[in-house]
Amino acid sequence: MDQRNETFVPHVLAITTGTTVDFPNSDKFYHNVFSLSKAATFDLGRYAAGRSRTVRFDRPGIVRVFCDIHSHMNAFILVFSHPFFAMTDADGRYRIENVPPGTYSVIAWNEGTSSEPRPVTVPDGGIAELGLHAAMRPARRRCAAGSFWPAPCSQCCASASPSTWSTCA
Ligand SMILES: [Cu+2]
Repeated sequence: MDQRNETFVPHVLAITTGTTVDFPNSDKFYHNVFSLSKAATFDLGRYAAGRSRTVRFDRPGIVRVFCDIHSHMNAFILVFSHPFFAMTDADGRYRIENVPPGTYSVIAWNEGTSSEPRPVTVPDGGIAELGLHAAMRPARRRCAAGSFWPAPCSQCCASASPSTWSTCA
């Protein structure tokens, strides 16, 4: 998970337990990556351009990642105890491979909000289709002053409503 232009890239990272994640600093100034989440609590301290630190994620859950220097920097790491997850592409499509036949409960997740669980049955050797409505707020917007939803800045995005937000993105 890179730190670039005061932004974590990617904004959302999905991994399985036991994965070690690098946090390289690609900016010309210091960052201080930390998390207070139950699934992983860490503070990597300040480190300079070109340096990197790592964290191993052993507990499943949602990890909120922040920078102690730049309060608008935030990201999510979703740690799963199983491999049956997928990130949507630019068109919102997703595909979960190699799911054994059976009935499952599927949820969509976006920026900390989950959809209702939806049942789906995967047939033996077949494919199941499931459209999920992630009727949620826009994934991420940056306003003119550089703040990120859902942390509106006072200059142009004092209102936390997405409609106001979109006019200043
Ligand atoms: Cu920073």
